Amino acid sequence: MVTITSKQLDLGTDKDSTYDRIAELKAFDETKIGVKGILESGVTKIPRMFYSAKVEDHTETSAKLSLPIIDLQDIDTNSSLRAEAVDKIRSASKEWGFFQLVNHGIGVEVLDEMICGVRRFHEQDGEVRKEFYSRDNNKRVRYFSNGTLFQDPAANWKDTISFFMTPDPPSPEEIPAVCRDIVIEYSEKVRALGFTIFELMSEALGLRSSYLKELEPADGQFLLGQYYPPCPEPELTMGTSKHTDTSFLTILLQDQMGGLQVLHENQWVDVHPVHGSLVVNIGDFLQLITNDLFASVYHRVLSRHTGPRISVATFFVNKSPHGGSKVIGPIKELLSKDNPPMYRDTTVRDVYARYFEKGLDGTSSLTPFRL
Ligand SMILES: O=C(O)CCC(=O)C(=O)O
Repeated sequence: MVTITSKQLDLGTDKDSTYDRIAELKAFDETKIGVKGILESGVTKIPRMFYSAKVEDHTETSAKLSLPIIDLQDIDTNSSLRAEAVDKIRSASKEWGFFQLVNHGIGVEVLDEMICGVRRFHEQDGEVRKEFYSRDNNKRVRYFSNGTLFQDPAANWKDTISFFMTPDPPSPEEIPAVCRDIVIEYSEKVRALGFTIFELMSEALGLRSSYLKELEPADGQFLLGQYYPPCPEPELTMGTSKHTDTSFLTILLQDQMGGLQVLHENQWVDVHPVHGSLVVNIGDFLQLITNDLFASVYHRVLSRHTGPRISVATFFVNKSPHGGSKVIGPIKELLSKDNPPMYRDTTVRDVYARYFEKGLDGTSSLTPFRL
């Protein structure tokens, strides 16, 4: 790996600098055609707003480790296979916070078409993409680049189309025609899979099967269709900066390009694409309510010379208007003298407020709520 220091890069901390970062961010945002638009303009050097502090991260990458793979084949008809899957989910959720699911019931043709649909959207003419561009978080369907662009220490080399599918779905006409049918089909299937995973996780925690899926704070489903264009200087920036997910649970579909890494035992571990599989990870809210029995771990996406890379992240989050103020804390049934609460009670809204305030700065949204 190329090692460059922040002094060599001048990350904008230099007092003599005349660099106006905010002006650069605004000008970029006003183009409304994202990172893909920058690339299409023929640049061979990336703009400075993308320079990342990754250059200061000397954490090793392990080629030896790989994510646990969990097979859901026949778990509804064979109780010993179900018990085996539950055990594996318990240990993967604790030790890794991540696992890959195979035989999860969503056909590979649906997964492939979802990737193609996201690609079709991002590869339309800039003038068409522009119509969907917005920074309004309340919009159910929108296109943007870097969700917390003005908070993040460095912009990421990627663009996104997002869909809030539940509890208040967009009308079909709100979804771009190039991906409409597959977004509707995929989001229904992945929602059903999410409920199955919540059941298995409830069992893994020793709770009744329906416990997690009945929780109001996890009733929202939010999809991000990410497009990582090829990058002319990948050693200087990130596809997605190091972060944990401020969700309950995330189900990730990735194409075959690779680039996603998970922090495990202080090493970055590549999440090798397995065609037909889905990557599952624990979000901050699940870490909080399980009192650290399940771990929401850091992950990131490297930028590359080759691309595009496409992924679709489905977040199970809270989006109901009243749920935001609902108090959440460690599940009482999981607490004991030996397992005292690690977090104070808070609200979903307060945890999100922390997330939006800090941006992708490499810290967890949970830090202020830890006892
Ligand atoms: O694109 C990916 O593989 C992961 C994206 C991600 O971590 C996120 O959107 O939170």
